[in-house]
Amino acid sequence: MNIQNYINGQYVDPVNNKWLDNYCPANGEIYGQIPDSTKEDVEVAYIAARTAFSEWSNTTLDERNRVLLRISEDIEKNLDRLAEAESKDNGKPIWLAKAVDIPRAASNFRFFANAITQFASESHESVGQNAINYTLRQPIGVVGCISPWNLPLYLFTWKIAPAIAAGNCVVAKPSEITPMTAYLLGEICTNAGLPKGVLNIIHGLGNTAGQAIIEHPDIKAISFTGGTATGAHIARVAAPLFKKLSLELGGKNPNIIFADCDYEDMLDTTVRSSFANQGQICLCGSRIFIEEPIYEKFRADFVKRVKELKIGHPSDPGTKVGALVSKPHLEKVLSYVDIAKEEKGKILCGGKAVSLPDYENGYYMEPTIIEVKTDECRVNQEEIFGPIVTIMPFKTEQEVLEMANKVKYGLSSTVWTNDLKRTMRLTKELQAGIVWVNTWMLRDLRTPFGGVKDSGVGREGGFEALRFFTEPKNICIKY
Ligand code: TXE
Repeated sequence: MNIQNYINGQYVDPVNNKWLDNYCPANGEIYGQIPDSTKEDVEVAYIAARTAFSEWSNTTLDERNRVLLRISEDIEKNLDRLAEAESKDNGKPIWLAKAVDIPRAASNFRFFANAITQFASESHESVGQNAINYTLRQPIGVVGCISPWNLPLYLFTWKIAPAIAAGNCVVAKPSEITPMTAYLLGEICTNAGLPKGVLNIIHGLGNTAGQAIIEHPDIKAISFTGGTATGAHIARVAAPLFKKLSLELGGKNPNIIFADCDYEDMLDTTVRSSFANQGQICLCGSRIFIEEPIYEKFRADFVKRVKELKIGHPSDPGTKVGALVSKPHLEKVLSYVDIAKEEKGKILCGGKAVSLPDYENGYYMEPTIIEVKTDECRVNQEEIFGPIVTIMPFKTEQEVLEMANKVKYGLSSTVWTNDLKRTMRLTKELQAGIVWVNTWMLRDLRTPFGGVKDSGVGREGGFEALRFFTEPKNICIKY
């Protein structure tokens, strides 16, 4: 199946008529083509967005709310079709796409449809100076949204929904590895009555189509989620052009387990936080630290539970671990098993690629647990972004805090304990944008989302996203 760019409310071929292959991770076959777009396509998309801006930025909030709610409803109506497309493109179990990815994409539109009606700005009375200041929060104009392959429609809409709710027009690019649901979103937006040009979707490679978006002089804000190296590159390109940037990058998140935790709840959640979506979530807890008194028990129970996880075709409802997103990514993840062995890590389970009967060319891998002797080894420091976690014991709170913080990333952390004082101490000291206590991946869309250190700059979510996608202007009136 061939997919096309979505520009000015129309599906169109790329200007150069060049195409890229799209692979199905479950069987390794090419099943379609996507535009290999270039600067020319981005320019056409930019002009459509710029043309639509004056009208869209002046639509009433009531009207924007209605349009975004209709998009949300249409995503829900297309749940099965979108979930199938997401699963086929990404390799994730179809039940997961149905339960999480697509419903969340609908929630993103619903949430920001409503959030914009509650968004307010500040005013400051300059007492004794007979003046009043107020802040106008105006849409920026044309903004760029660039998203990755791990949660394709979920993250694509997480950026687009607040951008258009705030009155901007968008040039967006999904990952070239998972373009399908973004393609289908175009039709949904047209049917929901989103005016043409408000959202333009360009498909293609990062270093051509993506690059054209980030270096476009008149696309004044970029919201990006993806790898840390790409984020650093975008920051270098955007800085001299004075663009506003929101970068959501990688993570290497600690999962810290104390002996006083609710053990069964912790165990269930830890299996999920380690291997959900084949471990390809930036929030996965890939470094597991366990307090010494329960280390042996945890190790035995965790290995047993992980060995039971069914690796299978994404469309099989019993599948817990589907296919990894691409062959190069599978190879990268597997290379860390060799690195672990060189570093004298002990592979407690998994570690190998899997050849599924009938799908021998799919990108499957066993969920893998590596016992490490030191937190400083590469498997414990570098983002693997696949079904590999490390485990190691710790003795004291201070020791585990130091290990947790001793990585270049700072996206999320999880702490399992019932000790309130310890919770208060650790949640303050952990270097992360999100700390979960006795849970994981519980999301409230009003909260600020993002990371510290090499995990990014800026926050999205709730009003933070609406602040990002608007430019504040101070008006001072003397009377
Ligand atoms: O991401 P890229 P990749 C991590 C994970 C993974 C690594 C690389 O460790 O192994 O990043 O993954 C677009 N200008 N995460 O290579 O390249 C690209 O087309 C503009 C963590 O797939 O960062 C895609 O749309 N855009 C992460 C998007 O950037 C460019 C999720 C992300 O791709 C560009 C994914 C350029 N020069 C990977 N180059 C998370 N935090 O969730 C690429 N892109």
